Amino acid sequence: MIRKSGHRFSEKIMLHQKLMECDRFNLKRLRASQCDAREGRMPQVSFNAEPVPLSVDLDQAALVIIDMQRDFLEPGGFGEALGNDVSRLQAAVAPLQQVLAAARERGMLVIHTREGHRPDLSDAPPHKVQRGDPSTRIGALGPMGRILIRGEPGHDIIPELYPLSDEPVIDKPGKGAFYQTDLELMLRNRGIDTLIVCGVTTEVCVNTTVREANDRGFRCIVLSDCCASYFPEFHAAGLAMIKAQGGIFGSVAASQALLDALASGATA
Ligand code: TIU
Repeated sequence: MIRKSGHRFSEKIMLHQKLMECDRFNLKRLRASQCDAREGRMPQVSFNAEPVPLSVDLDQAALVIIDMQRDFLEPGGFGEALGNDVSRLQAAVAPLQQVLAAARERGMLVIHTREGHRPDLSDAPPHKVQRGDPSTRIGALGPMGRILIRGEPGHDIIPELYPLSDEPVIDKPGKGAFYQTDLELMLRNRGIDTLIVCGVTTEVCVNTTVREANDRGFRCIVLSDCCASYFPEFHAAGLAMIKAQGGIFGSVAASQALLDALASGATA
């Protein structure tokens, strides 16, 4: 009998504790939502995308800017060494500047990547290095320093999109941003499940990264006008491949759709 009432008493205490926990939890949520409203934060936005419209929780999304480096966008770098007209990549710069500014304003996580290799080329596959004219290969000296080598002026990100000191920069030896980098660890540690992907080139490093991300369970949204290619037809095909078959690798949206949603406060 004593044991029974003792049991009931402890049950009551547990119930009371549970209710208090519940109250604390609800109070926390209420305070967070009041805080969001006061600070004008907008955790979720909805906007048009292909193949279907999207709703994104900004706290779980990161803007990932792929390889907007002088080596790809300016004359004398790796892009030109490969025989490309680098001026074609300029199309992505102005739209990306707007998206970057909006993401920073919203306090979104912004991650930049750079393709490049160690000065001793120990992380560069020989077949990648041996391609093309020896005078313009990876590691050769060009007007922006050694081509595609970490620490050289050409390897750095263009001034228009330069990272802030608290924005992670991922140095990657390959085309995909997940290969031999700590990008996945960073995203998982921060509870990120959605990547808004921009950068160059659409069909090479952007596509490779999106495919890697998709296989790892991240939702990818590629901003079409914030990506560019040396080949317009590859840009179009690169985007088409991502959004085809019900969004086999991810979604594609125009940057204005995202900017409008952020500006208008469209919530899901
Ligand atoms: N960043 C990236 O796309 N690297 C490339 O080599 N792209 C080419 O299109 N060549």
